[in-house]
Amino acid sequence: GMDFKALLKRNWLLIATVLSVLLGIGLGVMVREYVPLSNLHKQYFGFPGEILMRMLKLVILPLIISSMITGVAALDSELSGKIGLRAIVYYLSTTVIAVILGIILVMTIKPGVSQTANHIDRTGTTLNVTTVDTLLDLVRNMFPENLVQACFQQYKTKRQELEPPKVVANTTTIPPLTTAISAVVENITKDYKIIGTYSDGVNVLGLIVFCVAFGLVLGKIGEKGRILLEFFNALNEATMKLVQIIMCYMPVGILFLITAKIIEVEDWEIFKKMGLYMVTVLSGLTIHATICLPLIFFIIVRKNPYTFSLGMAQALVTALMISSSSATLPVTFRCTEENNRIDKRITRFVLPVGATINMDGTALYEAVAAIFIAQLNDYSLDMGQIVTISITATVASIGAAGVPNAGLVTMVIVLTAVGLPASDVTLIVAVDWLLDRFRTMINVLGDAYGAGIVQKLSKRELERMDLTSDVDVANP
Ligand code: DAS
Repeated sequence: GMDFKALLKRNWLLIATVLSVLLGIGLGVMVREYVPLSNLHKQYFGFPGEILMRMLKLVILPLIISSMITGVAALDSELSGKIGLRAIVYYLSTTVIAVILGIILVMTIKPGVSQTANHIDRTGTTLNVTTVDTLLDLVRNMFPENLVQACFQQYKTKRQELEPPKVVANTTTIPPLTTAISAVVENITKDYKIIGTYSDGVNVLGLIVFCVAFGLVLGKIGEKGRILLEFFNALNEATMKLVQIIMCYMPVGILFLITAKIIEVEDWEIFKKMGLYMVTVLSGLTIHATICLPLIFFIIVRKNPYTFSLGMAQALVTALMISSSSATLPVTFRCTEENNRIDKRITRFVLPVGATINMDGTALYEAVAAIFIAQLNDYSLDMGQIVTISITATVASIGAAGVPNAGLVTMVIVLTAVGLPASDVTLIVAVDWLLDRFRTMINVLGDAYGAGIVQKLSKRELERMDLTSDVDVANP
């Protein structure tokens, strides 16, 4: 019937996306080998992908606002409190599990012990970010002083306003690789603004807090509130329709995204040098995604977690290709609601929050990277410092925005907390574009499992609501 057709259509898109990844890799390798390209031509290759990114980012704002407001308004305030609390408990505990897993792996594999930091070129930055700064900024951002500004303002930390970060090269000799790296560091310093959950100039966290409050009071002003609520419901549905259209373009965009990336990467040798470190991060992410999260899901939900993961496939490939939880959010919504049949009252409420603060992959990566850097420096860590790393890695993952390379920037918090030079993020910059993709994929998977688990935990309350209220705002 209808359902089967829809299912086929969804799988067709997934197959097309996976094929386009493979095609993109093939095309990238071929062009790299046989066609000498000027920078201008490289830009042309990246263009279709750029358009995809722009379209995905474009729908984030209406999507977050409409889904948060209608999501909260569809529940009563007591229930949204409960659901919020359940989500937060899930986010924190899975993030801590990821961190511990990362620490165990990096301490057993010891990827940094055979090499030393002295053999690796580095440049320096002076970034003074502390855990307290990050936490304060996080809370500050929850309360934007201007709602309109929150939608586009560039982010600055309080401290950055007081003392703008400066880039200082502290190496005497500057080999070619270092120049490339210092360019990246300069970029990081510029992107320093993304600490504090700003995504591409949108203060997502601030908007979320506002929309939660707004949705709550909207349910309390009676008939008048209903009109606005209907408006936001329509906005949400229309935006999701747009997402559906954008997804049809996705295979094309992704093909060229990956082609352009392969053409652009300059240094493949670095992967050999950093091999063991990458293996450590990737195996941690794999274990978390295939064992830890599924196990928790199975214990609570009692359903096949791998079927659930499979339902998320389109979102996972998207995350892998664009390294941004925020920009993947539209696809995450579609997969959780359409394939995994999670209640819209849950997804609308917990997915935007999850994309912003729940990052298991990033937390795991930060812990591994910090200890890897300690190993490179021959710097032994005591138990207290390891605990500090777990706490700061958790904070850093919460504080990181859902945009590419955000985790690399918040690394600085972890490093400085245990007395390692912040400038040592440069040691891992070169391979971050690849690791970023995989950790973003795990971040998205964690958000999706979270929605499934919170739905199960709230099942009784949701059912009771269905019985008592005749009008279902989220599913009209
Ligand atoms: N790429 C990020 C994300 O969107 C976070 C990170 O850089 O770790 O999830």
